[in-house]
Amino acid sequence: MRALLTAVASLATLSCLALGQNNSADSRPKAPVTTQAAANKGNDRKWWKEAVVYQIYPRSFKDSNGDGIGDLKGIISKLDYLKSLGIDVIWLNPIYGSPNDDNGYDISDYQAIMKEFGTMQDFDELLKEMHARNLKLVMDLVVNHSSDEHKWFKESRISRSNPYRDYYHWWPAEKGKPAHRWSFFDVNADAWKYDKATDSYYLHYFSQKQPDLNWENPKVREEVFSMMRFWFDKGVDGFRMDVIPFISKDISFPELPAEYHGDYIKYYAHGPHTHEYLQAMNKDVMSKYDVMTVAEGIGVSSDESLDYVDADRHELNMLYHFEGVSLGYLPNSRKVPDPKGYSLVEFKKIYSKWDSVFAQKGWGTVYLGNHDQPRMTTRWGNDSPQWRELSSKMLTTFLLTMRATPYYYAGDELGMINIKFDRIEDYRDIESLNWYQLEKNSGGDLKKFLEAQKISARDNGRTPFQWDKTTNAGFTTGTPWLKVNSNYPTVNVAVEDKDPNSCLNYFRKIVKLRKDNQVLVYGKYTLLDADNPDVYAYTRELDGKKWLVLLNFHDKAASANTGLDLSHAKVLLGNYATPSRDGKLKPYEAVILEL
Ligand code: TEU
Ligand code: CA
Repeated sequence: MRALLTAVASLATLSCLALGQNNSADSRPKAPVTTQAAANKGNDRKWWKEAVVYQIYPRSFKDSNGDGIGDLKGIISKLDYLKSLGIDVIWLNPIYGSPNDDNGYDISDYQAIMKEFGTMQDFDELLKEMHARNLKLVMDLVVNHSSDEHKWFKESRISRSNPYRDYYHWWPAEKGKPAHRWSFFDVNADAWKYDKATDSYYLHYFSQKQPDLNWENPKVREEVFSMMRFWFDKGVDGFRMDVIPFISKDISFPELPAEYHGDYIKYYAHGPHTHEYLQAMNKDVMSKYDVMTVAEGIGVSSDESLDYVDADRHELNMLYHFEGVSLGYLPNSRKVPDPKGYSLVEFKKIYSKWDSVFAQKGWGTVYLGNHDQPRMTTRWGNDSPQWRELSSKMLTTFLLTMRATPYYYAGDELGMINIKFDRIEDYRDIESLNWYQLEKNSGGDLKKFLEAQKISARDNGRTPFQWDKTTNAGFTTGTPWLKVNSNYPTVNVAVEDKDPNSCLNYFRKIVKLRKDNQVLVYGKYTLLDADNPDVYAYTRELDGKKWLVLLNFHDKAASANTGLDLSHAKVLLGNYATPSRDGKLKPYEAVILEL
């Protein structure tokens, strides 16, 4: 149990995601780029550095056939909306064949479309229609593990001599129990599962239905690379790589080395051959296309991140870290929020440190929400009716003004907030259900657990997208797979589209500001007034331009002490009708000033 708690706590130290992609609007198989070195030198400008990435959780976006599950046709029907946002790249969570133990992160067929989501024809149409609108498509690459229903695993478990045996990690029972490995989604938190057919244990870092692939087997690597080429040949523009730092393992499976002190996540991210495999992947796959890559940087610390994204190493383009989103949870807990809230001074330190990592080489990412996180407005802002819109716009201002590619999560542009389920029966996520069981088995306080989940559970970020005020927010005509937030009659696209001051239209404005002004992309970032407990203040500077961003993270008026002369400052954007020009900020005020 202690190991589990420690591992959960160490999620905070995880980080990174990498995306890469085409410069060309059109999506046909890309001509080979000259050399990766020429294409990616140092701090060169790149289309994926200038892009705004928008993440769609397909299951929750738009249902086209009334079965309560979002699908590809649903996304196709909303492409004009997506284009209207001004974003450049769409990252789709997994849409491959899957029995959905973990909503598509358990893949049974890497080259097929999940039945619930549609057909390969729908996919081809989606890609074509996206490219026709100059939108790029980044897919999710989930290759640390497959589903136990994948053909490879079904074969692998039949006999010890099956040709697919070494596609996975097996431990023969006659050698005794293997050294303990911790599992994210297992009711015993045990990553080894005994399988009777061959009297052996198999490894699953995630659920029992997500066996880990054996990357030490060259055949596995070749299968993955050829599958990636299949999608790139179709014209896909990049991959977000799920738990990619975990792919390489010490297959002697020793007792956890002392230096990791029970910190499994860190151990998992330090396999012996990770970088060798990523370099091979780059050489055999990515270097042949004009695409982008972004690693989910789980277990990767700021001083290791350049190993993944320094262009000279020919691995990935970007990575997203977990340090920011892990702030404010009690240590050694299952994401229990600290009753004191989080410290803005710490928050600023983390994001400033990550900016400095990429000041000379590589490139950063920034996000506050995704399908594994609660809604950003609830977690980092204030979801009360009084402050929801202002705090949501303030956070959007942060995301769109940092020197890093923003990964913006669908629904955040509406100011969507956590649903805060009261009952475990309303949850669908394997993580919450599993943790509940663990809590129950160990005689934990279930009421307290459910209270914490109202803030931190992943399902809070997965409720259906809110299109309008009709039944189920216009998401489905059937029964939605996960309940719709009851605030949908006022928080939805139809209402916000018509309101010039809505969160939605604020998002459109700030995306345009970033796209029109490279100072927000490449400009030097300088943190000011670092110890101010309420205000996040920073400048961005490029080619003689100097912009100042002021963000009040709290519900009281606060002043920024920037030491700058603001007397000639010009307001470029703010979330109040009368934005502050003098550094005295109203509650949750955000303002961008040109100096
Ligand atoms: O997430 C990695 C992961 O470890 C997550 O469990 C995440 O850290 C956790 O949800 C935070 O509480 C990736 C995917 O993004 C996630 O959706 C999958 O469940 C997981 O991998 C397994 O594929
Ligand atoms: Ca559907």
